[in-house]
Amino acid sequence: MAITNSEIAKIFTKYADLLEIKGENPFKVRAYRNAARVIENIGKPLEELVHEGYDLTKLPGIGADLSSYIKEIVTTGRFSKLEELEEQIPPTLIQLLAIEGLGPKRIRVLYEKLHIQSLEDLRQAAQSGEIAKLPGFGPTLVQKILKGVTLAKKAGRRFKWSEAKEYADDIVEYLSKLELKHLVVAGSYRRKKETVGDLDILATAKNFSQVIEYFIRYPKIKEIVSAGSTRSTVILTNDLQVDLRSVEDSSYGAALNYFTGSKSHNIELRKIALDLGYKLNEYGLFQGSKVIASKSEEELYKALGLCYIEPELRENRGEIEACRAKKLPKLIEQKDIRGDLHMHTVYSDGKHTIEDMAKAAKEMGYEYIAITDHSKRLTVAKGLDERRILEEFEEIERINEKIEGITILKGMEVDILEDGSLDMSDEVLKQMDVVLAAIHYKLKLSKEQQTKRVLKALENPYVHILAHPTGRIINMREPMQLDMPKILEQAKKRGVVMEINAQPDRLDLNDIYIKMAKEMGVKMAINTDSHNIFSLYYMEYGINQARRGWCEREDVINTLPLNELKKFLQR
Ligand code: DGT
Ligand code: CA
Ligand code: CA
Repeated sequence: MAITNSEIAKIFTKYADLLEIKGENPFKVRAYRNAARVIENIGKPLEELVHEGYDLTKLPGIGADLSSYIKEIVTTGRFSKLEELEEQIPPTLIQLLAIEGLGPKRIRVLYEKLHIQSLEDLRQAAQSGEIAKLPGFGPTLVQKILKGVTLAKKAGRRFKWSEAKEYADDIVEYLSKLELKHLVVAGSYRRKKETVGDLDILATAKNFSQVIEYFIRYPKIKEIVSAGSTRSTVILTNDLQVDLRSVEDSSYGAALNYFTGSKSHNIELRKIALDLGYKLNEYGLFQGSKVIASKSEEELYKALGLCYIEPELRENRGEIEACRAKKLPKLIEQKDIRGDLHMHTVYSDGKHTIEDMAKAAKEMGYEYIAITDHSKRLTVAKGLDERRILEEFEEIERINEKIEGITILKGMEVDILEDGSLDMSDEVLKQMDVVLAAIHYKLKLSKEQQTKRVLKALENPYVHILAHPTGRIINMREPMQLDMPKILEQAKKRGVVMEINAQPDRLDLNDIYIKMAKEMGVKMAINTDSHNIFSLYYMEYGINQARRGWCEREDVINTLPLNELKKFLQR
């Protein structure tokens, strides 16, 4: 894959931008900007020059350092210094560069003076008038920034499922004041996809134009895009689009199926209908003008000669074949979960005590939890050293003595160091009931290095679970580059469990890898990674993701009763 001169120039420009945001020496910043300009104007691809062995320092503004960086970029496609810098600056701050009117200099001022580091911070500060007070930021510029924020938020933005849920629940509550026969949020939302492009609400009612009239008075609407007699589209104040549609009650099942999607699942269904001599659309399954099925999804799937397929599986990833082979999974449910194996307390960066967490988990009906505070390498999270973790374990023992109805397991989320070794001595690891290993720094190693690092960590005989295996943060941070099939193979071999981290912006593993793990016979654990008692309910998001990955109860270790779990965790 050839890299063009303008791509190389862009890399240096970005590097200069980040240096400037960081407040580095202006001469250094200028050197990279100059280099970018020079590179854009060289008539010949740098790639060719490098391959010909041309001495790049002969180019104006290119010294020995830049020359070696260009070679790195041309040969590896990457610029490691940029990657290091990106790790030091919050990704949300880097996003601000996309806003018209904001360059690195201004971003730096906003960050230093007002601690602005995200689009949302920026919007609030602009609206409150704080930005206009800064030297060099007049009211015109503030207007421009506000407009830029709206655009940036809208551009290709997909909403985390958890965020979509807040709005879906609120709109459903609003609409349920009406006499609707059916009301359901379909689309990717119903399929529990980790991110949702827009909400697709389906309703049936006698007088639908009244429903639309009421719908468009929903208080959180920013813009009414359309409002017809059977359908309407609006944009909410947070830029989420909502489509509302109605059909006759007699078509409800067919419409629900159609608007739930996915599109590619629907296409498969339509092919099956055609093969049977039928026609399928959002109004029903027809033979000529005769209705074969339309009222319910169950009826529809049956008429197509299929089993009922859960919405989470409707992605055309083998669900129809699985149905025909009678191999559809019986998907895991919240009630199958007996404990949560990843959470933090005030010992590291959590907000509640061990006892608080245990009591809250007991209230959720759990049999057990594992307390898994951070290890010392993670200084920002007040990670624990050998001495402190042993103190924590003593406290866990004391609490276990006095608390009833729940068992607290002694665990830790141990950092995987850059060389794949663990941030804790084996002597201490072996005293733990549950060891989670996780990467929190150097996320941008090459695929080869990163994979090697993880494989090495999984060789440690004390590791039980690989926590948030890819490190991605939805809409914010790309996953680490990893050879996942290789890692799953190793996990299988070493008996290591893959985490399905239920934090709504992690959901890591993703659905594809969960399915891959399941097929390879690798066990998983759905954990909330809670830092306070309130986020224990994130389990729901983890369950959603697990279901999208075809997980059954047997695939997930925290469905085991405590004694069986303990047996499983024995080394
Ligand atoms: P999203 O909103 O991007 O997260 O994904 P969806 O799946 O919610 O897609 P959306 O909102 O465009 O459409 C909702 C459902 O409507 C989709 O899942 C299937 C159905 N649908 C939309 N367009 C088509 C189409 O062209 N053909 C078929 N067969 N179904 C469609
Ligand atoms: Ca949608
Ligand atoms: Ca839609």
